[in-house]
Amino acid sequence: MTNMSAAAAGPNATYNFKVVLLGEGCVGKTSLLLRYIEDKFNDKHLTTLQATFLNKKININGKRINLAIWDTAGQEKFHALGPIYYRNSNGAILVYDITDEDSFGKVKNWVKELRKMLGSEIVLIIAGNKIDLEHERTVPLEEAESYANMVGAKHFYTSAKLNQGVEELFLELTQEMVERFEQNSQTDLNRTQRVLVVDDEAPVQSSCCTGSKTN
Ligand code: G3D
Ligand code: MG
Repeated sequence: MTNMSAAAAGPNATYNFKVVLLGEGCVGKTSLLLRYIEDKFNDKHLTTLQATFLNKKININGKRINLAIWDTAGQEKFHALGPIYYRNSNGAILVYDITDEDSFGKVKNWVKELRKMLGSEIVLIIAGNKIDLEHERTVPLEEAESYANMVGAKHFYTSAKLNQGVEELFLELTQEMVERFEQNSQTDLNRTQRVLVVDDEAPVQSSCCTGSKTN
């Protein structure tokens, strides 16, 4: 189960989404987050950031969205990231370094684990980071994109260093989470409507319990 919440379904709804950053150590997860939130790269702040989340408030078409974006304190380097980190996530950004094939393998492991534990409700984005090092690429472009396609994830290329693709990635993720939330609400509504038979001709009753009240 994910933890989607919207204060109300309407123009004034506020959506609260949890997003996790996952991927091998040193692929640039923290750098992408700091670029997105503070528009900084290689700041001193980078090494002191602890495993918590940073908040970002955005507005899309009048919808207010609060993103809680979780980053690790480097536990992934010791293979110590468990379900407690990603539970209740609405979205995950799976980051690899385009110059490091092993890091792409790690992304595939994460996709398997997340699909197994959270099903298809979670929105997945795969990010090939460090595209400023294109000349050192070892992960083939077509392979990464067709893999993403196959597992129902969007693929983005990013450079936290040069600020490329970062804003676009977070925007797409957020839009997909909103869509997913609205589809789920619609499904719930359809389910309710299927069992709620409305007869236009019948007089409107003031209480559903009329006739059955005993007190
Ligand atoms: P992590 O949080 O996934 O462990 P970090 O990764 O954000 O700590 O980044 C690891 C290293 O990669 C850092 O270098 C960082 O500057 C570098 N890096 C992050 N994003 C990019 C990018 O887009 N391009 C390039 N060229 N480097 C990037 P150091 O040297 O500080 O370890
Ligand atoms: Mg980090």
